[in-house]
Amino acid sequence: MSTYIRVIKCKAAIAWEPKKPLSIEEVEVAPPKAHEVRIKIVATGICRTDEHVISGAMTTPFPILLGHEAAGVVESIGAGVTSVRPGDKVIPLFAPQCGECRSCRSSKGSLCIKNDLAAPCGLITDGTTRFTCRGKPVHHFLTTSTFTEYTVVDESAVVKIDAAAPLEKVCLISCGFSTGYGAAVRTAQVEPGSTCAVFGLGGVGLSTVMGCKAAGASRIIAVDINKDKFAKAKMLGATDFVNPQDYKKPVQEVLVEMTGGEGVDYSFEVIGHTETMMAALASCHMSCGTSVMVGVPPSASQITLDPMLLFTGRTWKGSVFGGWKSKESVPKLVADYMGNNINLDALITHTMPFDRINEGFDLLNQGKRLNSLFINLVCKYFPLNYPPNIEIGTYMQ
Ligand code: COD
Ligand code: ZN
Repeated sequence: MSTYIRVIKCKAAIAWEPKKPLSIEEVEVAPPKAHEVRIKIVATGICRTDEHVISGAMTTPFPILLGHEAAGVVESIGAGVTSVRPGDKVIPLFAPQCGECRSCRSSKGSLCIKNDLAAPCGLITDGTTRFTCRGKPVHHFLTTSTFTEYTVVDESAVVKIDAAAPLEKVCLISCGFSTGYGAAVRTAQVEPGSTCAVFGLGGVGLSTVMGCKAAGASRIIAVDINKDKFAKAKMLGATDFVNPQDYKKPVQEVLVEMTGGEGVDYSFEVIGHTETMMAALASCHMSCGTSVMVGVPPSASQITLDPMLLFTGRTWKGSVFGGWKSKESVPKLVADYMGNNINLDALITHTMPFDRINEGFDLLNQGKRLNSLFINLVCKYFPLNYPPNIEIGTYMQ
């Protein structure tokens, strides 16, 4: 049985075309169809990937309703939805878990076939959209679209969480935190006593540092060209700090020397550059080292590889959403936060109202520019507080 069906008119930030600020507009959000869920978004973060769409670095159809790192409350459900009910606190999942595809059935893979990451089409499962603005259809983003007061997602792309969870914090579990933390505890499966190196100390890299620490690594080498990032990395568990620009030799040689000529057990590239991906690979032990790629390189970039780097036994892995199976893992990560086992607060640098979302992007870009001048300004997260005017259950049959 579905809940009451009506179109909702609400506020949303629309990207009409690349390289332009988002436009706050009234949108119409259609009711959820069968196996879909309509969510009142309460808090959302701005992730670098949203910015990649605006800058044109990531190709998607336009107009599009961006945002994918959020938390909210179920407003209504379509027929056949069984895992959530109106009033439930939920997290939307940019990496869905349908439970049926080969990735979902495998104990190794995690990138569900229902993802819209690899070649974004911006449509919901039946090939249409639930958003209309100024009479035009607007595309969905990464099966979520959270820069709006209401969104519609497939049931595979949403999960119920603890009713007591503070949504303006746990929204980070929806992308950045889980991506970085899971790269260490799930994709790499860092072991107690091991030595790790984390390249890049943005919000995602700091989450990787937290993951290495939680997994019991005895040494965590933090690598960044911005030395102002080291204080927070230290607070979260990093033990050694390397600014590659302090050395004449390549950073991989520095790390190999620091580890008695052996290389680290686990290295993580959390920047998204091909050169640092190669440096991270070469930094890990030649036969038993594992290197994990967390950052996404610019579209169409290529890597030329000395095959000996892998022939000797190194393992090179990629990690999307930290390798988590999202539906089963996100509620557990929320429980970890509620139990004070993970620190999301350290990742939040700004909180602002939804209407100022373009200022959030300005801060993100300003931080990026300043970072390139080696001045620390921001981590990337800006949870945005929406007006708390939710009318839960009003529309239930
Ligand atoms: N050597 C060392 N450090 C460097 C270098 C370098 N050559 N260049 C930059 N850095 C440092 C910067 O000083 C900065 O501190 C850090 O690297 C990067 O931090 P941010 O804040 O720019 O980045 P994050 O942490 O917000 O995100 C980084 C990612 C690479 C993870 C992100 O951009 C990305 O690619 N995300 C996609 C991953 C994914 O799963 N996407 C799906 C949905 S998001
Ligand atoms: Zn993201």
